[in-house]
Amino acid sequence: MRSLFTRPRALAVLVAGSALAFSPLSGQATAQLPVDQVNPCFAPAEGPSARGGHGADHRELSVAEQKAIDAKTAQLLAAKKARGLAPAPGKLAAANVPVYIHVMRSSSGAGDVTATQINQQIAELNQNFAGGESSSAANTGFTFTLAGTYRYNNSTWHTDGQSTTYRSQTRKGGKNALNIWLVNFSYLGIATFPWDYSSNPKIDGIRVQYTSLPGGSATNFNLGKTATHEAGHWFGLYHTFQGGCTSTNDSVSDTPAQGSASSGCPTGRNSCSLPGLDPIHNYMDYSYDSCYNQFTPGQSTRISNMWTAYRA
Ligand SMILES: [Ca+2]
Ligand SMILES: [Ca+2]
Ligand SMILES: [Zn+2]
Repeated sequence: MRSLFTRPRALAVLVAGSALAFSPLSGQATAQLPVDQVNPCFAPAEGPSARGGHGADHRELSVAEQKAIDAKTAQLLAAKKARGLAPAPGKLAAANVPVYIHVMRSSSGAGDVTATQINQQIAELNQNFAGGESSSAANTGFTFTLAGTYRYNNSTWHTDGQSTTYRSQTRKGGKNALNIWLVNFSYLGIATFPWDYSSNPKIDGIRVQYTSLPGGSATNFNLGKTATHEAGHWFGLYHTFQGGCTSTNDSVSDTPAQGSASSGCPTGRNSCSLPGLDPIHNYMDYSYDSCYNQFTPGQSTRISNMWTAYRA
């Protein structure tokens, strides 16, 4: 999830304090953010530390939880492989993802986007997941096709109110379908993870600030990369700063460990003494849209595994 303003930290704390939900695979209910608030993507107000140095602004997955998810995923992958449902050795999953866009306008029509913007957003997703922005970017093999655009006039839904209700009532397609709800809230975006689909299929998808679409008014975040970032979570990627300066960090080996989120485009940033500069150009950091240019091969492999395990 990415967020526009500094307010979300308080919101996250509030939600964390009131929610009793989901403990991945451990079977234990603990006070955590609800499943659809997992891994919120904050993009605080502009400034040198705008998206960095705010450690507790979203629910942190513990190392144990990460390990449990990775173990569960490996188990599912092995089962699919045994049934001949996994990619051949050395191959990665690939698919064309149907995309359903839900434009949640206010009762007076605020928050609309044009068909051109939607087409540009789909094109941006296609370019980004094809590795089209950098020679070091991975081509994930995933493509996106607009399957439908739906427009609503509901001021509560427009501001992301009753989100479980509106998502349940409007979601289209199966586990392979990417639903994007365009709303006006204090985040840039919020995503659900693939391992939560089976228990919460009706809210699966991403919520995206409507002004972040190409040509929108979200300064520094209006090239359509928020949808790319949120889709990354939807495919099972963590932030590149997940886990901080640890060798496991984001469960991807070719994204250098990162101590905290980046802000802007801080060339040469090196927040961990572990090898490599911070992956500030990675779609799963918090950099400006103009700074983003890649998913890595390791992230592509993780996307493939997650797809095979949970969405294929
Ligand atoms: Ca990493
Ligand atoms: Ca480093
Ligand atoms: Zn995020």
